Amino acid sequence: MFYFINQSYIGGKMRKFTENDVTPEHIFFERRKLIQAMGVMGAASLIPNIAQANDDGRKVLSFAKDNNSQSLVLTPENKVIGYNNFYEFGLAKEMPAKYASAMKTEPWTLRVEGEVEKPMTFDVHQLMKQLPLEERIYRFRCVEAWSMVIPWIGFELNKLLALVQPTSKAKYVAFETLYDPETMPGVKNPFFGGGLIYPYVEGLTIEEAMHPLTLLSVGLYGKTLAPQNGAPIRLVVPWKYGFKNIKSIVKIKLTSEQPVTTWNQAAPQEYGFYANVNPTVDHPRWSQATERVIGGGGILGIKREPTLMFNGYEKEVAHLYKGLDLREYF
Ligand SMILES: Nc1nc2c(c(=O)[nH]1)N[C@H]1C(S)=C(S)[C@@H](COP(=O)(O)O)O[C@H]1N2
Ligand SMILES: [Mo]
Repeated sequence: MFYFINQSYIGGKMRKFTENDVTPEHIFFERRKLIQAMGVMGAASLIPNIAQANDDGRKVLSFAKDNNSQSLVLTPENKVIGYNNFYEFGLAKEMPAKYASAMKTEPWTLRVEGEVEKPMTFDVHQLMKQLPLEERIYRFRCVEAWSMVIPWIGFELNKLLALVQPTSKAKYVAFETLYDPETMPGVKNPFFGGGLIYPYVEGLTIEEAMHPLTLLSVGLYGKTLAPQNGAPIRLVVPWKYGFKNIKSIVKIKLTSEQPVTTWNQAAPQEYGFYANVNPTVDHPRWSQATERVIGGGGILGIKREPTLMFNGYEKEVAHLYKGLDLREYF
Protein backbone atom coordinates (compact mmCIF):
# COMPACT_ATOMS: atom_id res chain seq x y z
CA MET A 1 0.00 0.00 0.00
CA PHE A 2 2.74 2.44 0.86
CA TYR A 3 4.35 1.67 -2.43
CA PHE A 4 1.22 2.82 -4.23
CA ILE A 5 0.76 5.90 -2.11
CA ASN A 6 4.26 6.96 -2.94
CA GLN A 7 3.87 6.18 -6.59
CA SER A 8 1.19 8.81 -6.64
CA TYR A 9 3.68 11.35 -5.34
CA ILE A 10 6.19 10.62 -7.99
CA GLY A 11 3.87 10.15 -10.93
CA GLY A 12 5.28 6.70 -11.57
CA LYS A 13 8.81 8.00 -12.01
CA MET A 14 11.71 7.50 -9.62
CA ARG A 15 12.89 10.85 -8.32
CA LYS A 16 14.37 12.29 -5.20
CA PHE A 17 12.16 14.07 -2.74
CA THR A 18 13.03 17.36 -1.19
CA GLU A 19 11.71 18.46 2.16
CA ASN A 20 9.32 20.95 0.61
CA ASP A 21 7.66 18.21 -1.41
CA VAL A 22 6.19 16.82 1.74
CA THR A 23 4.14 19.51 3.40
CA PRO A 24 1.13 17.88 5.03
CA GLU A 25 -1.17 19.73 2.64
CA HIS A 26 0.60 18.27 -0.34
CA ILE A 27 0.47 14.76 1.05
CA PHE A 28 -3.15 15.13 2.07
CA PHE A 29 -4.28 16.00 -1.43
CA GLU A 30 -2.07 13.46 -3.13
CA ARG A 31 -3.30 10.79 -0.79
CA ARG A 32 -6.92 11.74 -1.26
CA LYS A 33 -6.53 11.44 -5.00
CA LEU A 34 -5.00 8.03 -4.62
CA ILE A 35 -7.56 6.75 -2.17
CA GLN A 36 -10.41 7.93 -4.38
CA ALA A 37 -8.79 6.08 -7.24
CA MET A 38 -8.41 2.92 -5.21
CA GLY A 39 -11.82 3.27 -3.61
CA VAL A 40 -10.91 1.11 -0.66
CA MET A 41 -10.29 3.26 2.40
CA GLY A 42 -12.54 5.28 4.64
CA ALA A 43 -12.31 9.03 4.99
CA ALA A 44 -11.21 8.73 8.62
CA SER A 45 -7.78 7.58 7.56
CA LEU A 46 -7.23 10.92 5.84
CA ILE A 47 -7.27 12.95 9.00
CA PRO A 48 -3.84 13.41 10.57
CA ASN A 49 -4.17 12.14 14.15
CA ILE A 50 -1.85 14.63 15.79
CA ALA A 51 -3.94 14.74 18.95
CA GLN A 52 -3.79 10.95 19.31
CA ALA A 53 -0.04 10.63 18.80
CA ASN A 54 1.38 7.60 20.54
CA ASP A 55 2.72 8.57 23.95
CA ASP A 56 3.06 5.03 25.36
CA GLY A 57 6.01 4.01 27.42
CA ARG A 58 7.62 7.40 28.02
CA LYS A 59 9.26 7.42 31.43
CA VAL A 60 9.46 10.37 33.80
CA LEU A 61 13.01 11.79 34.10
CA SER A 62 14.75 13.74 36.86
CA PHE A 63 16.64 16.75 35.59
CA ALA A 64 17.72 20.30 36.43
CA LYS A 65 15.16 22.86 35.22
CA ASP A 66 16.14 25.41 32.57
CA ASN A 67 16.10 28.85 34.18
CA ASN A 68 17.46 30.59 31.13
CA SER A 69 14.74 30.15 28.53
CA GLN A 70 14.18 33.83 27.58
CA SER A 71 10.46 33.33 28.30
CA LEU A 72 9.94 31.44 25.04
CA VAL A 73 6.40 30.13 24.51
CA LEU A 74 6.46 26.32 24.41
CA THR A 75 4.91 24.43 21.50
CA PRO A 76 2.11 22.19 22.82
CA GLU A 77 3.38 18.69 23.59
CA ASN A 78 0.88 16.98 21.27
CA LYS A 79 2.36 18.94 18.35
CA VAL A 80 5.95 18.12 19.36
CA ILE A 81 5.19 14.39 19.46
CA GLY A 82 2.65 14.35 16.62
CA TYR A 83 4.08 16.56 13.84
CA ASN A 84 7.43 15.02 12.94
CA ASN A 85 10.01 14.41 10.27
CA PHE A 86 11.53 10.93 10.51
CA TYR A 87 11.62 9.65 6.94
CA GLU A 88 12.59 6.14 7.98
CA PHE A 89 8.91 5.93 9.00
CA GLY A 90 7.39 7.78 6.06
CA LEU A 91 7.25 11.28 4.62
CA ALA A 92 4.00 12.66 6.04
CA LYS A 93 4.17 14.51 9.34
CA GLU A 94 1.81 12.14 11.17
CA MET A 95 3.49 8.92 10.01
CA PRO A 96 6.38 8.79 12.52
CA ALA A 97 3.91 8.98 15.42
CA LYS A 98 2.02 6.05 13.92
CA TYR A 99 4.86 3.79 12.86
CA ALA A 100 7.98 4.55 14.92
CA SER A 101 6.71 2.62 17.94
CA ALA A 102 7.74 -0.54 16.04
CA MET A 103 11.39 0.46 16.57
CA LYS A 104 12.98 -1.39 19.49
CA THR A 105 14.62 1.35 21.58
CA GLU A 106 15.64 -0.70 24.63
CA PRO A 107 18.29 -1.95 25.08
CA TRP A 108 20.25 0.51 22.94
CA THR A 109 23.97 0.75 22.42
CA LEU A 110 25.83 3.80 21.18
CA ARG A 111 29.28 3.26 19.71
CA VAL A 112 31.74 6.19 19.82
CA GLU A 113 34.90 5.66 17.77
CA GLY A 114 37.32 7.10 15.22
CA GLU A 115 39.80 9.80 16.19
CA VAL A 116 39.52 9.20 19.94
CA GLU A 117 41.93 7.90 22.58
CA LYS A 118 39.28 5.62 24.11
CA PRO A 119 36.70 4.18 21.71
CA MET A 120 33.68 3.11 23.77
CA THR A 121 30.33 1.37 23.46
CA PHE A 122 27.71 2.85 25.78
CA ASP A 123 24.49 1.38 27.06
CA VAL A 124 22.35 4.49 26.55
CA HIS A 125 19.98 3.77 29.44
CA GLN A 126 22.99 3.40 31.75
CA LEU A 127 24.45 6.61 30.37
CA MET A 128 21.20 8.45 31.12
CA LYS A 129 21.59 7.45 34.77
CA GLN A 130 25.30 8.30 34.92
CA LEU A 131 25.34 11.77 33.38
CA PRO A 132 23.33 14.52 35.08
CA LEU A 133 20.38 15.51 32.92
CA GLU A 134 19.29 19.08 32.33
CA GLU A 135 16.40 20.75 30.60
CA ARG A 136 17.10 23.07 27.66
CA ILE A 137 14.26 25.09 26.20
CA TYR A 138 15.34 25.79 22.62
CA ARG A 139 13.89 27.22 19.46
CA PHE A 140 13.67 24.61 16.69
CA ARG A 141 13.60 25.70 13.03
CA CYS A 142 13.02 23.25 10.18
CA VAL A 143 14.45 24.10 6.76
CA GLU A 144 10.83 23.82 5.49
CA ALA A 145 10.18 27.15 7.30
CA TRP A 146 8.15 25.96 10.29
CA SER A 147 9.26 26.28 13.90
CA MET A 148 8.63 25.07 17.43
CA VAL A 149 9.94 25.75 20.94
CA ILE A 150 10.82 22.47 22.67
CA PRO A 151 11.77 21.72 26.30
CA TRP A 152 14.48 19.12 25.64
CA ILE A 153 16.18 17.06 28.34
CA GLY A 154 19.69 15.77 27.90
CA PHE A 155 23.36 16.53 28.37
CA GLU A 156 25.94 18.47 26.40
CA LEU A 157 27.60 16.42 23.64
CA ASN A 158 30.98 17.65 24.91
CA LYS A 159 30.34 15.68 28.15
CA LEU A 160 30.20 12.44 26.17
CA LEU A 161 33.19 13.39 24.00
CA ALA A 162 35.24 14.08 27.15
CA LEU A 163 34.80 10.39 28.09
CA VAL A 164 36.32 9.15 24.81
CA GLN A 165 38.98 11.89 24.51
CA PRO A 166 39.18 13.19 20.93
CA THR A 167 42.67 13.14 19.37
CA SER A 168 44.23 16.23 17.77
CA LYS A 169 43.21 14.79 14.36
CA ALA A 170 39.49 14.97 15.22
CA LYS A 171 38.12 17.83 13.06
CA TYR A 172 34.56 16.57 12.51
CA VAL A 173 31.97 14.44 14.25
CA ALA A 174 29.72 12.12 12.21
CA PHE A 175 26.46 10.64 13.54
CA GLU A 176 24.51 7.66 12.29
CA THR A 177 20.87 6.59 12.88
CA LEU A 178 19.77 3.02 13.43
CA TYR A 179 19.40 1.06 10.17
CA ASP A 180 16.62 -1.49 10.51
CA PRO A 181 14.60 -2.33 7.39
CA GLU A 182 12.41 -4.69 9.46
CA THR A 183 10.92 -1.92 11.60
CA MET A 184 11.55 1.05 9.28
CA PRO A 185 9.29 0.97 6.21
CA GLY A 186 11.12 3.93 4.67
CA VAL A 187 14.42 2.07 4.84
CA LYS A 188 12.94 -1.11 3.43
CA ASN A 189 11.16 0.64 0.56
CA PRO A 190 12.78 3.61 -1.19
CA PHE A 191 9.40 4.98 -2.28
CA PHE A 192 8.18 5.13 1.30
CA GLY A 193 11.50 6.60 2.50
CA GLY A 194 11.68 9.47 0.03
CA GLY A 195 14.56 8.04 -1.97
CA LEU A 196 17.09 9.03 0.70
CA ILE A 197 20.13 6.84 1.25
CA TYR A 198 20.03 5.12 4.66
CA PRO A 199 21.30 4.96 7.33
CA TYR A 200 20.64 8.66 7.91
CA VAL A 201 23.95 10.41 8.58
CA GLU A 202 24.73 13.88 9.90
CA GLY A 203 27.85 15.77 10.90
CA LEU A 204 29.30 18.75 12.74
CA THR A 205 32.69 20.37 12.98
CA ILE A 206 34.49 19.56 16.22
CA GLU A 207 34.02 23.18 17.38
CA GLU A 208 30.25 22.91 16.81
CA ALA A 209 30.18 19.56 18.57
CA MET A 210 32.03 20.93 21.62
CA HIS A 211 29.81 24.03 21.90
CA PRO A 212 27.84 24.11 25.17
CA LEU A 213 24.51 24.62 23.33
CA THR A 214 24.94 21.33 21.44
CA LEU A 215 22.87 18.71 23.20
CA LEU A 216 22.40 14.97 23.12
CA SER A 217 18.72 14.77 24.01
CA VAL A 218 17.16 11.77 25.76
CA GLY A 219 13.82 13.37 26.59
CA LEU A 220 11.36 16.23 26.24
CA TYR A 221 8.49 17.62 28.29
CA GLY A 222 9.79 15.87 31.42
CA LYS A 223 9.82 12.35 29.98
CA THR A 224 12.00 10.12 27.81
CA LEU A 225 11.74 10.70 24.05
CA ALA A 226 8.89 9.19 22.09
CA PRO A 227 10.21 6.99 19.26
CA GLN A 228 8.96 9.51 16.68
CA ASN A 229 11.23 12.17 18.24
CA GLY A 230 14.30 9.94 17.97
CA ALA A 231 14.30 7.76 21.08
CA PRO A 232 16.35 6.93 22.95
CA ILE A 233 19.00 9.52 22.00
CA ARG A 234 19.15 12.25 19.35
CA LEU A 235 21.13 15.36 18.53
CA VAL A 236 19.88 18.92 19.12
CA VAL A 237 21.82 21.85 17.63
CA PRO A 238 19.46 24.79 18.08
CA TRP A 239 21.12 27.26 15.67
CA LYS A 240 20.95 24.83 12.72
CA TYR A 241 18.09 23.65 10.50
CA GLY A 242 16.12 20.70 11.82
CA PHE A 243 17.64 18.10 9.50
CA LYS A 244 20.98 18.38 11.34
CA ASN A 245 19.20 17.12 14.49
CA ILE A 246 19.70 13.43 13.74
CA LYS A 247 17.50 10.92 15.59
CA SER A 248 17.93 7.49 17.20
CA ILE A 249 21.74 7.57 17.07
CA VAL A 250 23.69 4.30 17.18
CA LYS A 251 27.13 5.56 16.15
CA ILE A 252 29.28 8.65 16.59
CA LYS A 253 32.57 8.76 14.71
CA LEU A 254 35.22 11.45 15.03
CA THR A 255 37.01 12.05 11.75
CA SER A 256 39.70 14.18 10.15
CA GLU A 257 37.62 14.69 6.97
CA GLN A 258 34.19 16.28 6.57
CA PRO A 259 31.64 13.43 6.58
CA VAL A 260 29.17 12.86 3.74
CA THR A 261 25.73 13.69 5.15
CA THR A 262 22.30 12.48 4.03
CA TRP A 263 20.57 15.66 2.87
CA ASN A 264 23.71 17.25 1.51
CA GLN A 265 24.26 14.14 -0.58
CA ALA A 266 20.62 14.07 -1.74
CA ALA A 267 20.56 17.73 -2.90
CA PRO A 268 23.85 19.58 -2.31
CA GLN A 269 22.63 22.83 -3.89
CA GLU A 270 19.68 22.93 -1.45
CA TYR A 271 21.03 21.55 1.83
CA GLY A 272 24.51 22.60 2.89
CA PHE A 273 26.78 20.87 5.36
CA TYR A 274 26.58 23.83 7.76
CA ALA A 275 22.81 24.42 7.53
CA ASN A 276 22.93 27.32 9.96
CA VAL A 277 19.57 29.06 10.27
CA ASN A 278 19.94 32.26 8.24
CA PRO A 279 17.02 34.49 7.22
CA THR A 280 19.20 36.26 4.61
CA VAL A 281 20.11 33.15 2.62
CA ASP A 282 17.02 31.67 0.97
CA HIS A 283 16.50 28.08 0.02
CA PRO A 284 16.66 27.90 -3.82
CA ARG A 285 12.89 27.25 -3.89
CA TRP A 286 11.53 29.29 -0.98
CA SER A 287 12.30 32.17 1.38
CA GLN A 288 13.87 31.60 4.77
CA ALA A 289 13.00 35.10 6.02
CA THR A 290 9.99 34.00 8.10
CA GLU A 291 8.67 30.85 9.74
CA ARG A 292 5.29 29.27 10.49
CA VAL A 293 4.93 28.84 14.25
CA ILE A 294 3.48 25.37 14.86
CA GLY A 295 0.66 25.52 17.40
CA GLY A 296 1.06 29.28 17.53
CA GLY A 297 -2.60 30.13 16.91
CA GLY A 298 -2.96 33.14 14.62
CA ILE A 299 -5.40 33.88 11.81
CA LEU A 300 -6.74 30.57 10.41
CA GLY A 301 -4.21 28.84 12.66
CA ILE A 302 -1.27 30.25 10.71
CA LYS A 303 1.08 32.47 12.63
CA ARG A 304 4.28 33.65 10.95
CA GLU A 305 7.24 35.24 12.66
CA PRO A 306 10.50 36.60 11.36
CA THR A 307 13.34 34.06 11.40
CA LEU A 308 16.32 35.12 13.52
CA MET A 309 19.98 34.90 12.53
CA PHE A 310 21.40 31.60 13.84
CA ASN A 311 17.83 30.97 15.06
CA GLY A 312 18.29 33.50 17.87
CA TYR A 313 21.65 32.12 19.06
CA GLU A 314 23.85 34.61 17.21
CA LYS A 315 25.50 35.94 20.36
CA GLU A 316 26.53 32.44 21.40
CA VAL A 317 27.65 30.95 18.07
CA ALA A 318 28.55 33.68 15.53
CA HIS A 319 32.24 33.47 16.54
CA LEU A 320 32.37 29.91 15.18
CA TYR A 321 31.88 31.27 11.65
CA LYS A 322 34.08 34.38 11.70
CA GLY A 323 35.53 34.98 8.24
CA LEU A 324 33.32 32.32 6.63
CA ASP A 325 31.13 33.41 3.68
CA LEU A 326 27.71 32.18 4.86
CA ARG A 327 26.31 32.32 1.30
CA GLU A 328 28.92 29.91 0.08
CA TYR A 329 29.00 27.80 3.25
CA PHE A 330 25.22 27.60 3.79
N1 LIG B 1 17.19 9.75 11.34
C1 LIG B 1 16.52 10.86 11.03
N2 LIG B 1 16.73 11.98 11.74
C2 LIG B 1 16.06 13.13 11.45
C3 LIG B 1 15.14 13.15 10.35
C4 LIG B 1 14.96 11.95 9.61
O1 LIG B 1 14.17 11.89 8.65
N3 LIG B 1 15.64 10.84 9.98
N4 LIG B 1 14.49 14.34 10.03
C5 LIG B 1 15.14 15.58 10.45
C6 LIG B 1 14.29 16.76 10.24
S1 LIG B 1 14.11 17.29 8.65
C7 LIG B 1 13.73 17.45 11.28
S2 LIG B 1 12.87 18.88 11.02
C8 LIG B 1 13.83 16.93 12.66
C9 LIG B 1 12.45 16.83 13.26
O2 LIG B 1 12.52 16.49 14.63
P1 LIG B 1 11.19 16.29 15.47
O3 LIG B 1 10.29 15.42 14.67
O4 LIG B 1 11.60 15.67 16.75
O5 LIG B 1 10.60 17.67 15.65
O6 LIG B 1 14.46 15.66 12.75
C10 LIG B 1 15.59 15.52 11.91
N5 LIG B 1 16.25 14.25 12.19
MO1 LIG C 1 13.40 19.50 8.78
